[in-house]
Amino acid sequence: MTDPTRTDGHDAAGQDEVVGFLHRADVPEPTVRDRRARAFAAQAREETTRVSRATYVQQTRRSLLTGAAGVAAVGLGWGWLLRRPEDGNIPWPLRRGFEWNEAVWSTLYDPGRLAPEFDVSAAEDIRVNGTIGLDPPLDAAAWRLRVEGPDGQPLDELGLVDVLDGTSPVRQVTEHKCIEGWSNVVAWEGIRFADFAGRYESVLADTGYVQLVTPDEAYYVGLDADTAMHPQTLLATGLNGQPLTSDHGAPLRLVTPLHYGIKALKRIGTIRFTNDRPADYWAERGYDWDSSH
Ligand SMILES: Nc1nc2c(c(=O)[nH]1)N[C@H]1C(S)=C(S)[C@@H](COP(=O)(O)O)O[C@H]1N2
Ligand SMILES: [Mo]
Repeated sequence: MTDPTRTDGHDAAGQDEVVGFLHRADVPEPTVRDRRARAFAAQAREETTRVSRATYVQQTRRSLLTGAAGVAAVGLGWGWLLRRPEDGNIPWPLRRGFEWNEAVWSTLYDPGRLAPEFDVSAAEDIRVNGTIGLDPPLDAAAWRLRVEGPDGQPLDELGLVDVLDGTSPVRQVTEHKCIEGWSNVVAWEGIRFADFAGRYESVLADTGYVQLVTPDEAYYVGLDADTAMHPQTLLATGLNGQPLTSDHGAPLRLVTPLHYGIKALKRIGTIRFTNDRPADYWAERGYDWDSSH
C-alpha cells in the first residue's frame, strides 16, 4: 500500500505499513471506540498549542487556570463544570487537574532539561538488551494496548492504528544510555506520549503518575507526570528507519532519553494512570526509582 504523505522514503511493501515516520504492524483495523473522546483530545491539543510562550509567561496563575478550564470545557461542557462545588474558588475538577496541567504546561513551555538531539546520520545500531516480558515473540494481530484509570478501571483497548490515530509522527535522534555503561545514538520514530495522553485529559486531571507494563505484567516501569509529559518522551513504533522488531519492543515501546534504558519499556501492554507512585521493576531491585542521568 502506498501512502503519498510518507516522508521517510521507506518501502511500505510487505508486513508493515509506514505512515510518515510511523511504523504500524499490519493488524486488522479496529473499530473506533470513542470518537467523541478523540475529537476532544484533538481540540484540547489545538487549544493548548494555540497559546504562545509570551502569552503563557504573561498569564497569572489564576488566568492559567481559566485557560485550563477552556481546554477542559471542550470535553466536559461548561454546564457540568460550573455546577461542580467550588474549593478555594476553583471548581474542583480544575483544582484536581492542576498538577497534571502544570506538568503539561511546564513541559510545553519550559521543558527544563532536554536531552541532546543528533542528526539522523549519527544513528547507530543498537544491541538487544533485556528480554523480560518479551516471551514468546509478539503476536501482532492479537496485540492491544490497554489503558487504565487510577482505580484500575479500563478506559480503552486499542489496536496500533487507533493508538497512532490523529497524532503527529516524530523522529527523534537521541542517545540511549544503559545503566550497564554502554550507550548508542539511535533514531526513534513514534509519537509524543503527551499527544497520546491528551485524549485522556479528564483522567489525567486526577492522577500524577503513569505505569507502563508488558502484556504479561513481567516488566513494569513508573514515571511521574513531568517525565511522561516531557516533549522527548515517546511511544515509539520504529528504530533507525525500520519498524521495531519483537526483541526491540514491537509494536510499541517507551523512549525517555533523560532516563536510563531500564525505563524504556519494550512491548507496552498496559498504560495505567495512577494517583500514587507505581511499582517499578528495577526500583524494586535497588535502582533509583527516577533513574535519570
Ligand atoms: N520489556 C522489557 N523492556 C525493557 C527491558 C526488558 O528487560 N524488558 N530492558 C530495558 C533495558 S535495561 C534497556 S538498556 C533497553 C534496551 O533496549 P534495546 O533492546 O532496544 O536495545 O530496554 C529496556 N526495556
Ligand atoms: Mo539497560
